[in-house]
Amino acid sequence: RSPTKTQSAGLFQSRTVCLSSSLPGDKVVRSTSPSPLALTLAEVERKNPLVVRGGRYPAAQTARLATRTAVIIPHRSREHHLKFLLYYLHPFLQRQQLNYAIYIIHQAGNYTFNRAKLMNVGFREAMREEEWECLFFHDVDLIPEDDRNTYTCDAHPKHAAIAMDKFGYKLPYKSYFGGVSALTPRHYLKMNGFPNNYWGWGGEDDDIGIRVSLGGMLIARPALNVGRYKMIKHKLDRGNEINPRRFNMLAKTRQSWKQDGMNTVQYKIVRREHLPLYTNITVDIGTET
Ligand code: UDH
Ligand code: NGS
Repeated sequence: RSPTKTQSAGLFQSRTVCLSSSLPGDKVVRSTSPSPLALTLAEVERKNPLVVRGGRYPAAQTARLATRTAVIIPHRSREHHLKFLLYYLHPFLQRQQLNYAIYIIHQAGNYTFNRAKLMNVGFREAMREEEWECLFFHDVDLIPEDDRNTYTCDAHPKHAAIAMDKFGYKLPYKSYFGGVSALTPRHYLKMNGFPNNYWGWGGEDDDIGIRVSLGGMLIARPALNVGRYKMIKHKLDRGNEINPRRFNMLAKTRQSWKQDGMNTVQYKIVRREHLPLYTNITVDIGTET
């Protein structure tokens, strides 16, 4: 067995999975994974008694020595995926002994989805609350499979989701930067954050990858047997139709990145809720201009 696989290995396949901790040599515990239909947020809450309001851990007074990581999740109409991610992510982050908080950045209204702009909102709003050392930008449908995939930052922006099950556990292409990535505030500001103008599906992650190098940085990656994720299967969402302009936009990133990003992001916060398992920030990000 691999001593470091997390319980996500058996997700959606069978109700019985192997749970094992991150420490080699620990005993494997057999347990029951959640039935996809029966899992409730109350159950996730019950299993994570040490998580405090806003989806934070540990409580502030014991937090001095741990790395401070904020997980930023762009979201709309994926409550079912969110429940599963929280079920796996909270214990995963606690096993890594991080001082963390989970932020859900929820796009208000029905206008076309904009993943990268929501990340910019998440960055600014999370940094307003605390001086996070590392920010993980995380799709809601990706479950990390290996505890050695530490949610801390590297010297360069890190692309963490390098081996997804849907791509046969390898990169789909060399410059792929999608799914899950980790940047320090310094990295983020050096590349002027993420683009605000990719409405709909596709290309924004490639733009972010290009910005990393335009900002004078490299892409760090975990080992292929560590950066493993299971994706919860789904179809393209309504309101996130394929963006036909994405290739033209990508051809212009070199000219546009300094004029569009963290220095130009505009939005209105609709609601900020410190819920038991996460901080929910509902935001009006406007429409394409
Ligand atoms: N997201 C939402 N709601 C939406 C759309 C996207 O929450 O309506 C978030 C969510 O965190 C998701 C992320 O944005 O994980 C990325 O969107 P996605 O899951 O649709 O992107 P992905 O590339 O989807 O994983 C692939 C769908 C098939 C696309 C086919 C095009 N060839
Ligand atoms: C590329 C997209 C990326 C996307 C990746 C994986 O083609 O945004 O596929 O897509 N780039 C462009 O369209 C320019 S996936 O297989 O996950 O649907 O992340």
